[in-house]
Amino acid sequence: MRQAVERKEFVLYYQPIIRLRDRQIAGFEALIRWQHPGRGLVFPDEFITVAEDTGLIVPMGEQTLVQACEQVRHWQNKTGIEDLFMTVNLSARQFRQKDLVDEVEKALAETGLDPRMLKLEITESVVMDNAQSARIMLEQLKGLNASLSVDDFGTGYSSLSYLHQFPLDTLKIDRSFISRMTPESDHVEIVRSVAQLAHNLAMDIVAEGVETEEQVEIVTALGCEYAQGYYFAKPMPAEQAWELLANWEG
Ligand code: G
Ligand code: MN
Repeated sequence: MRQAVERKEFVLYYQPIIRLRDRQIAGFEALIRWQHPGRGLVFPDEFITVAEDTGLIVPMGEQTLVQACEQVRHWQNKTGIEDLFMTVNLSARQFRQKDLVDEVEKALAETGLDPRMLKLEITESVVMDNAQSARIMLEQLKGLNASLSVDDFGTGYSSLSYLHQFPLDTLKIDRSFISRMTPESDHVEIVRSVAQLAHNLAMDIVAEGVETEEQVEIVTALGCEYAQGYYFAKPMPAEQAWELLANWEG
């Protein structure tokens, strides 16, 4: 894995996040993949834990952050869409790292990206592991004017009390809720309630994992601002993501 970092086998894929009001591409999520010479494309659930245990997540995270910021700056320049954003996932270990704030600040300075267009995603469990230190970290990141999202909401502790204590901008509703939204199930009501909660706390919402037009219509009717999922596009390499962005008609 160490060699793979040196050989730059870890690459970023990008999945668009769609603004539901006009169905335009509002931003992208950067997702790391291992382009393994023998095994083909390897997904993060197979290597992030090892990367964390070995500490390799630190250089990987640094590279990812700079690359994602550079990429979105480039796309902003090419399209003139100044509020195109990029979301970057932070792993548990990265989030506990004392110099994360410096690293983010450096990536922003190096690339000249408007900090508000960098959205950092953290899962609930990472926040809940140690709420006190998480709060300090989130406030420091917020101090850089970066945006903060809760990823996979609803799959962890779902402790509701922390939501309003932390400076969070966006809540991403986990795809397990979205995929179960059928007329016969209660999941539409669950998503409705979560959406209301988020809005009451002045957060905006991304519905994750939308795969059908029907799901898009439901989450639009529930007032979700954004959606992401295979219905619109899968995560893809930068060149393909650019093609998608340049030719998008909504
Ligand atoms: O934990 P996080 O939400 O960041 O994970 C995103 C992962 O979800 C990516 O690896 C991506 O491939 C996957 N994904 C994105 N959209 C969909 C979708 O519509 N359906 C399913 N099953 N997976 C998706
Ligand atoms: Mn994510």
